[in-house]
Amino acid sequence: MSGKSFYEEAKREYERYGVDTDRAIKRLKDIPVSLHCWQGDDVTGFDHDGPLTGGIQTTGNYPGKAKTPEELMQDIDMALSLMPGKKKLNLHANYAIFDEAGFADRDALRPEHFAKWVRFAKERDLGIDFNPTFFSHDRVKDGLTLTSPNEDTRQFWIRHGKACVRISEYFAAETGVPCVMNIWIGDGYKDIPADRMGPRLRYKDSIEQIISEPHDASKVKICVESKVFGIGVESYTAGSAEFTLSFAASHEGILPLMDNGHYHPTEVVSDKIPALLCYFPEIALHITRPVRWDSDHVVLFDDETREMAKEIVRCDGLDRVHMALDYFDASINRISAWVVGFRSWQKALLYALCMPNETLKTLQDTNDLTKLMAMQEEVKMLPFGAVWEEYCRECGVDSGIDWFEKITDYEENVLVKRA
Ligand code: RNT
Ligand code: ZN
Repeated sequence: MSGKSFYEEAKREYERYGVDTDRAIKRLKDIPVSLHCWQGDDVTGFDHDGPLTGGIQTTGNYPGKAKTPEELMQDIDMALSLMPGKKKLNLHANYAIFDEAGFADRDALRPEHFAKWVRFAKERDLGIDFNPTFFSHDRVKDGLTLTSPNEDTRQFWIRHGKACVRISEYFAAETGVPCVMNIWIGDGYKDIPADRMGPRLRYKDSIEQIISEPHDASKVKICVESKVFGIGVESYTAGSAEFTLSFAASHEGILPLMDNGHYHPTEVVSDKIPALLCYFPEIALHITRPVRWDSDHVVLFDDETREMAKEIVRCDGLDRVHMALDYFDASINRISAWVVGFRSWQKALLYALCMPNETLKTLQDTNDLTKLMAMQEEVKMLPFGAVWEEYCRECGVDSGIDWFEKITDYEENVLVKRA
């Protein structure tokens, strides 16, 4: 059995647990998830020839990487066509397009350098999120940007941050959708530093200067992303969890951003989501898959991914949590990497929306922990595949592996023909 009748059967199964799958499907269609442009070209962008720096790493050299804005846009279109659900486009400042407006360094970027992206987004009804790029640039001095003791360097990067606030305002104005602007720096030290507080005080001052750039906080939502360590900066990272969380908590309108690759391996972001939602009206996430470290593997429909989605849904946080994907795998077809990751997160959200959350909560609150365990295990066997299939059908995309044929065709006809 498959198709509509398969779904009708599944729907009745879910009803036995008090779950309305039609409602779950309808709700998910309205929830935006931000798609990171940087999976398409290994975080390279269009404004430099140098290596990827900042303690992050892509590995692999699968053929067909996008090298121009046109190629990247073409690949994003291909990926979008295979993903169900509502999307936003997540851009990094190093994806500025210089042909019409002429080159400008990072500290002098202007909205016109992103006009083509705005056109692209508007034509596809996408909101845009944004990230200043504090890496892969020759003004990163001794691995440092906003924490640099060199005032010239630090001011260059503060100007970059401010330019990005203005560009974020432009995105929000043009698309009519608020822009989430995320600040992440890789600044830190490979070995034991002599001063851990100095860089953090400079970082604090730098972000304060950046956010002093006039903006409407309901349209530009500025986040700070924490990290535990990066490659080459194993001993000390200025933007640690405590630092960024405290910064967000003490500055009106600033959101904390948690990337689930940025914690010690036994820490789970699923447990941190409800903790932060007790205090912050809104938070942001980078959804990735860390394998032993912040390796940024493609997101899968795995236990912790599901658990994160469950927490967002159970906390009634779908409107308070800004969700973005953040990974980069260059060892497989990059478009498939996008599609698998995006579909996995969509599955996790739909799965969470199809849980009998109220019933399970009641069992916990009445201390019926025996039945809670029994039911949590039984609901794992509900026919979720049929609900997913229906969701994909309603969104006009393939539900099964059929989409992969389109990836194969595109690889043969477009990717391998690229210079
Ligand atoms: C790095 C951070 C950061 C980057 C992007 C490209 O560890 O996760 O978010 O991945 O800015
Ligand atoms: Zn991240």
